Amino acid sequence: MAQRKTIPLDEQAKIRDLEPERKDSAGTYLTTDQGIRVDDTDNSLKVSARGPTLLEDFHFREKIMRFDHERIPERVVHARGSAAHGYFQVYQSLKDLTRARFLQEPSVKTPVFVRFSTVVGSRGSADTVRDVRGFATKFYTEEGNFDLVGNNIPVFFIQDGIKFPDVVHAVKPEPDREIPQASSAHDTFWDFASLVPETTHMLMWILSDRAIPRSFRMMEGFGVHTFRLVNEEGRSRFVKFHWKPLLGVHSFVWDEAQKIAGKDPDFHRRDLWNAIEKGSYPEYELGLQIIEEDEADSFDFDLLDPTKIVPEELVPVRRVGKLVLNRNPDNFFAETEQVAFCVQNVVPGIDFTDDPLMHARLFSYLDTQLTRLGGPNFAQIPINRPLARVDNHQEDGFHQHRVPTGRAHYTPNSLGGGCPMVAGPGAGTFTHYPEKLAGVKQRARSESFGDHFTQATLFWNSMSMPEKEHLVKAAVFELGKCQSKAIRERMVERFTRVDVAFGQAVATGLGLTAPASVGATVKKAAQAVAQKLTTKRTVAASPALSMENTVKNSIRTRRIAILAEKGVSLAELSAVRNALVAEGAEVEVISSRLGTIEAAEGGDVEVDQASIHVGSILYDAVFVPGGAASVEAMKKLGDPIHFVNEAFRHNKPIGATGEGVELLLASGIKGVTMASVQAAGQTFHAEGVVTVRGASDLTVFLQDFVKAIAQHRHWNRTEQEAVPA
Ligand code: HDE
Repeated sequence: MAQRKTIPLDEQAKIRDLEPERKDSAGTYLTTDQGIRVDDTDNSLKVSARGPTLLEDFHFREKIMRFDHERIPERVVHARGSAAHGYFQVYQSLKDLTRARFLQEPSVKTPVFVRFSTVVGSRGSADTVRDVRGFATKFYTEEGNFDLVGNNIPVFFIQDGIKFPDVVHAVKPEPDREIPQASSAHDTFWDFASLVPETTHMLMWILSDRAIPRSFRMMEGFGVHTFRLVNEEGRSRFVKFHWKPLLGVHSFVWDEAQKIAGKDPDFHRRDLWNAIEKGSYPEYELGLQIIEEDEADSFDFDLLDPTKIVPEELVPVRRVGKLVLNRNPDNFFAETEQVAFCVQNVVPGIDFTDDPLMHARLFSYLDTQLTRLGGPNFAQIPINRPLARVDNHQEDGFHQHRVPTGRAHYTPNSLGGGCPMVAGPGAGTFTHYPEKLAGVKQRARSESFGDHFTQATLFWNSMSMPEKEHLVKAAVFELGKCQSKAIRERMVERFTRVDVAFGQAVATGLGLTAPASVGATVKKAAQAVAQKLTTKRTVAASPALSMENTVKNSIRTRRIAILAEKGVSLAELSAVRNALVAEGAEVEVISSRLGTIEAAEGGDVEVDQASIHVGSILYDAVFVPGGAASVEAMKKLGDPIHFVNEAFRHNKPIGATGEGVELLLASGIKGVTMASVQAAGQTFHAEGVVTVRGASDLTVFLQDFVKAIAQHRHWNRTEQEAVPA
């Protein structure tokens, strides 16, 4: 049987494929959908200038009809999203692990389209809500499309897909009042969660800072389920897929995330778009955790249970290739909205397992797209169509774009020369992994799925102190929004089972009394599970789960605000701005008005943003240059003082030089023993506040300030809560 012909794949292959579909209206004249040139599109056809409109006006009717039908149903989950084109390249051939060709040829750049999303909110909801983020990748490989439809959290709320409608109904706005939008902080979600113990591990993640990522570019991705890799010899191994962002994993603080939702609800979408436009291409490495078949039973959890991770300390993540996002879509609807990811889209060499969550997904995606995209031909939509050749007798239906020729539209046929023929084994076909199965048909949950607490506790134990504090605060916030005291109490009991200190801290925050320790029945159940698993591999803590241990070596693409008014020190402003830009940061000068401001030394400084449009929440760090008049003016204004206070409260790096230090002294950030900043000529650096007064050489200041920004946030600030912001 003939091998599959290789198609010339490169980074641009999908972009070229879309080229005939791109429509540029430059130099054209307005026509109807039938190509008739239009003489007037501003006035409908009437009987006299003030008379009734005529039905005969086909341009008017067509224009309105097309407008009336512009919307398609939004995704039932993951409705709000943003996407980008790019490519994936494997570092070394993974031939030993998989037959998938795109994982075997390091010289090939496989085109990809990636869509990031929130889960709960509708299409117009804010980006920065507390939620899981979707991370879906379509690889247009030479063997057909592979869709890795993942999330930024490695586990899920439920173990069996049959409960998916329940968890989604519970978290979506409540059905009678349609409140709240894009939030899990309400009774129905926590009612469900409190009645379903298998949610516990995922609840820990959703309450953690992972659920409020700073950027799509700074979050991890996970395939969640255990998949299989199958090599040419037919040998299968289990695999967990990971995406590791090269910029590290960083988050907002909750107060900031909520405020951004008002000030710039498109924050993540804008961040992704701007980074790509500026050439700061988001990059992620594909990581694999490979588990040999005979190792599958060696863990203290079931590999098929999607509420469990495989700790990286037990099975290291091997980084095998890189994903680069380097082009924004041309059209949001045509690409980002119409893209259809399907868990069932796999290529030879990648296969499924018996994870019962995965099996529901294998049905759901294809099914939902049938109505969302208006019929069975959605794979022909340009963004969805594979680069690999498609030949079959699946035909007709709404929106068929192909024009099949010939009479033989069935298999077998002789009239069409037997084509398209079924290729035999070894000819690039997908052959399902011949897994041996036997059993009694039943509605049941495996006993090996029974431990809902060990990994929730592992997650808690792996967090740094600030991360634990954020988790407690998030739990208090979410449950505090529930009207039902019974729900709060049930959740406090649950959290106490995860960790007594955690449960008690949440109880204190809610004004409840926590059970002193876990009840006898609970202990017994945990012991029973533990006994079964005595010989199993496990860890007490997983440092890889803490964002404290992420990459903190760069300030690339961090947004830094410079506060200035008339009379600013141009020398200080320019020196710092140039140094930060040279490190890859984005720097904006903020002043009370747009236009230019006159510097102390003469000359004008261009203002990038007026304070009315922005706020500290839209930046990662703030710098206040000297210049007596500038600082005196700012001390009298509410906005710069608030800017500094709020940045401090949100743990952001703050820098000041010369008289700029006076603004910090005038602000509310007294917690950083401000007396020490007054020593002339010395750089002072504490808890991410970096200052220098009266130094002509800013070298040390700049080194310290850059280091402070690379840290992202400074969690150990004292008296932070006392700052008015
Ligand atoms: Fe999804 N999910 N999901 N999901 N999911 C959808 O498909 C579903 C799950 C994920 O950017 C829907 O086309 C079921 C886990 C992403 O277009 C729908 C179950 C993970 C996206 C659907 C899950 C995901 C979706 C809605 C439980 C991480 C957005 C619209 C069995 C591994 C893709 C659509 C995009 C979208 C079903 C659970 C990721 C309804 C039944 C676990 C990233 O088919």
